[in-house]
This record gives sequence, structure tokens and C-alpha cells, in this order.
Amino acid sequence: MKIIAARLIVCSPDRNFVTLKIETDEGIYGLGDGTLNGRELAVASYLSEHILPCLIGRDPFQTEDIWQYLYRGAYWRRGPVTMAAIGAVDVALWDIKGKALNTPVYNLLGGKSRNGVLVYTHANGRDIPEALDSVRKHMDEGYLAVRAQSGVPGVASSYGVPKAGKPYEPAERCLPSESLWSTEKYLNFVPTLFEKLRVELGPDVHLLHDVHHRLTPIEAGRLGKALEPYHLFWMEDPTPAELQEGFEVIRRHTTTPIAVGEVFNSIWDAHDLVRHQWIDYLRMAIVHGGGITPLKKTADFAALYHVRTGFHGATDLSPVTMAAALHLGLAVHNFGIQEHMPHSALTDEVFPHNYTFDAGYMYPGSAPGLGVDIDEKLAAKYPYQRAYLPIARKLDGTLTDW
Ligand code: KDG
Ligand code: MG
Repeated sequence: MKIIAARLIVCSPDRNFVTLKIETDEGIYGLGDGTLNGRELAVASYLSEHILPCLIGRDPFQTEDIWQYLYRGAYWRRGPVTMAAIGAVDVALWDIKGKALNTPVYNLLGGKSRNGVLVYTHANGRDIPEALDSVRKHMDEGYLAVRAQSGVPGVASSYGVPKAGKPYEPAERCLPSESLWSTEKYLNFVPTLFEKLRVELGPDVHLLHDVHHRLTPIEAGRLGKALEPYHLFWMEDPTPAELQEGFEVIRRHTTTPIAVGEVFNSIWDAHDLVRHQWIDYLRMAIVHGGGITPLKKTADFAALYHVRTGFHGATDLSPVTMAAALHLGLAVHNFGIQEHMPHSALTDEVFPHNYTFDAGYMYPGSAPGLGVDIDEKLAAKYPYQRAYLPIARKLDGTLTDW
């Protein structure tokens, strides 16, 4: 089998997606996701200008060699643009492999290690009563695990809080909007949120929380300690992770489990975090981590240190990445949990898929390959629109991590 064509479909059915379609001489094609929120065209250009011409004529079964060719062979390595582009190719090749062998991708990764993939979804509210209602709504839908975010009193436009009447979606089709941040108000508030949730919801529901890179390590230690009575499933991205040893400081102060990694692109971003057991869950996205090939190895490496997976699954990762995460999550032994922030109905229509949700778990389906397609005619009706993530400033105007 040979690759005869590779092209991009860049569309915006409610939000932007960069999709790679690789075609073979046997009529089988595969899909890969190359979406990098707010920087989509950089990946599209990296793919179309630099990668796609090198794929023609290659054997799509050679996922390892092609990955090394694009990573090592480029001389320049890592970074979100490069790795999302390589990830798009890698995932499309696994899709082709599965279709050619007439089996779901998870069977090529070790087969099913469990019946279904435990997922968590997002609850958001402008205040504690709204956040509580939102968690309850998702529990009624069947979710067993829910991430809870709430507006912080005295801080306008906190992270994770939806605009009135709309589902939460951070990217906006305008120049970056500005949100505000106060560590002091946040640290005083968050334990009161989780105290209320535990009192009202009982001990069983898994509660998660995303700090979104906003604290210093010692502040994160204080928060983790304050949250211990409410036994969170995890505290996510407590501090920016460029300084990996910062997590040692957090660990010294709290037993609240820690998840990190949605902005990582390589095991080398997490190597110390994992081998020192400073974290519990590794959250790299399949697309931004370079695809299924490196993520399978990363998961196996993490397993040696009792670190489990918690792959990123926000709406800026297309249904192709969602499917890839479900196939890998079903197969690896050290699966932890999968994020599920459902796409809009229009996005789901553009990307028909086999995966399903039932009673807290997701199932990738048994279609050959990844089980996701793209309706190109419909996609063409929704052209790319420039969009940005917000930025954050402290109350005195200092730019801080969003
Ligand atoms: O593109 C940025 C989003 O994917 C991110 O803000 C979502 O933090 C996020 C999460 O945990 O899903
Ligand atoms: Mg996050």
C-alpha cells in the first residue's frame, strides 16, 4: 500500500479545526487532527509546505519509521506546531492501518484492557449555586466524574465560566479578550466551593478542578492541602510546568492528586515529573503530543511510576483526537480517566463518529480504524475564522498565565 495524496480540510463548524486526510492507492483513507487552538494556520502551513510533499509514495503501515522521519529527520524538534503536525500524520496512518486490517485501532495497541473509558465532563457556574446545579445536571446525564469551575467573587470573567446562556468555549472570534485574576481571592474561595459540593453531592461523585496554571508551587501546595477533606480526583495544572521541580514543592505539602500536561508536546516535558512521581495523571493531548505512536510509549513509561493517563479532551481537539484518545485509553493498562467536553451538534455533524457515551463511560465503537469521518461538503460551508484564546491580567494590570 502507498500514500498517493495528502490534503488539509480547515473548517469552522462553531470552532476551527485542521483535519488531514491521507489517501492510499488501495482507496483507503485516514484522518488526522492538527488543530492548535488560536494558532491553527501555523500547523496547516507546516503540514502543507513542509510535511505533506514528503509523504507521497510512502507505506502507511510504517508508523514508527515515518514518525522518526518527521521528528528526527527534520532536525528541528518539538514545540506545539511541529508536534501537532506530526500528530496529525501519525493518527491518520493508524486510522489507515486499522481500516486496512479491518479492525478498530485499539486492537493494534494491545486490545481492550477494560470495557469502557471512564470520562469526566465540565460543570461551570458564575457562582457556587450555579456550579452546584451544573454538576447535578451532568450527574443526571450519567457522568460519574465532573470538573467543577466557578466564578470567583470580586474577579470578573474567571477561567471556565460561560458567557450567559452559552456553553463554555474559551476561543473567541475576535482579538484576545482580557480576563482578570486574583490569586488571593481564588485561594480563599475554592475550598468553599468544594466544601459545598461535597456536602450537597455526597462522597461518591469524582470531583476534579482545573487551576489552569495560575499559582506558584507553594500556593498550589496550600490549595491542595485545603482541598484534602473534599478528596478531589485531581487538581489540574496547579502551576506552569516549565519548571518541573516546582511540582516537588507541591508534593511536599499535599496528598491531593495532581494532573498536568495539556500543553506538553513530548515526554521530555514530563520526564522528571514522572520519574520522581511528582504527578499522578499525565494529560498530554494525542494531537499535541505527536500522535498515537509516542503517546503509547509515554503511557508505558508513566506506568512504571504509577502515573496514569488523563488525556486532554476539550472541544478544541476534534472528534478525530477524541476517538484516538478513546482507542488508546481502552488499550493501555494505566488508563486513568478521559476528559469529555462534548462538541457542538454542528461539529458532530461535520465529523460523524462511532464513539458513544453511556452511564459515565465512553466506547470507541468497533468500526475499523478510528471510526470517525468528515463530511467535506458540509465542512466547506464553514470556512476558517481567526479566533484567539483569552489572556489574563492581575488586578493591577500585570500579564499573567491564562
Ligand atoms: O485550548 C485551551 C483549552 O483546551 C484549555 O483551556 C482547556 O484547560 C482546558 C481543559 O482542561 O480542558
Ligand atoms: Mg485544563
